[in-house]
Amino acid sequence: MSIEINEEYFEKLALTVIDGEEEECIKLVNDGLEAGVDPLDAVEKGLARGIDKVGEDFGAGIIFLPELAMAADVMKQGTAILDERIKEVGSTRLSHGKIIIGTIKGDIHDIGKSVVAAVLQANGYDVVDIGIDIDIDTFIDAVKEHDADALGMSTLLTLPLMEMENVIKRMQEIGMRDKVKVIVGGCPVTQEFADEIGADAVGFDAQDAVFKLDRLLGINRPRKSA
Ligand code: B1M
Repeated sequence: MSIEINEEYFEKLALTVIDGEEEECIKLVNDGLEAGVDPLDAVEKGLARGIDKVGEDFGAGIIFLPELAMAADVMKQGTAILDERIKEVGSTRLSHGKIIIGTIKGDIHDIGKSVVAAVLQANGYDVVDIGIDIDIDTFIDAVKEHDADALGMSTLLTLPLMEMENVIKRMQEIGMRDKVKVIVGGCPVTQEFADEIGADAVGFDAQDAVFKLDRLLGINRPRKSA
């Protein structure tokens, strides 16, 4: 029997992350896809809501790293399936440009960055995801190797934030900065910070990253009204 995609479905999805129920999460994700759920909705309205609650409890000292890690594993399993489905949408389109994306040195959070990569790909970008804990040279080498139009840097941690500025400084030193757009994102990244370090834009979520990158690269596409 097909399930219904409604508020209750998204709540159940969030609960699988909170309770660390991996099998149930995968089942609900697959059942949802079969019933026609928008995969980005399943991430944002379902799984992300669950991990946000877990993050709050971790921040408040109610739960500890093992519980956080368990919830993150469930979230990762679910998003891996959904990311693949999101990417399929863009696989047959002409490329709007090439972007290198990675999480900066000192930070191993990869779920949000991978969602952003998938949504950019679904929207016609050629995305090279170079992973997590990426140092300056690896970012720079990847831009050169792929002759990229843009570089995307992500972090969820406050401590290594200045690594973003260090990458931009190195791009300036080697004469790369004017040729490559830079977009930054992740929860501690504000517009003010992006301006301060000389980034071209900040993406506040995956759709916003598409919007900002389109603007930077001069891509015009019809937009859904709010
Ligand atoms: Co960590 N963690 N974590 N964690 N973790 C946070 C970020 C934290 C806020 C939790 C808390 O204390 N409340 C806190 C950071 C505090 C701070 O620095 N201000 C924290 C901490 C402290 C840590 C450790 C240091 C804990 C420890 O070891 N004591 C450690 C870090 C180690 C390291 O990196 N060196 C750590 C580890 C982990 C896990 C491994 C257990 C796991 C990550 C698993 C993984 O990624 N494979 C984890 C998780 C899951 C979280 C929370 C709970 C959830 C992150 C997530 O996946 N969100 C997080 C709290 C929170 O954010 N609520 C937390 C879902 C995802 C879809 O959203 O990543 O925000 P998000 O991405 C969004 C936007 O931010 C934006 O679009 C995405 C999609 O909408 N976006 C971009 C992101 N990047 C973008 C780039 C762009 C554009 C938009 O352009 C390029």
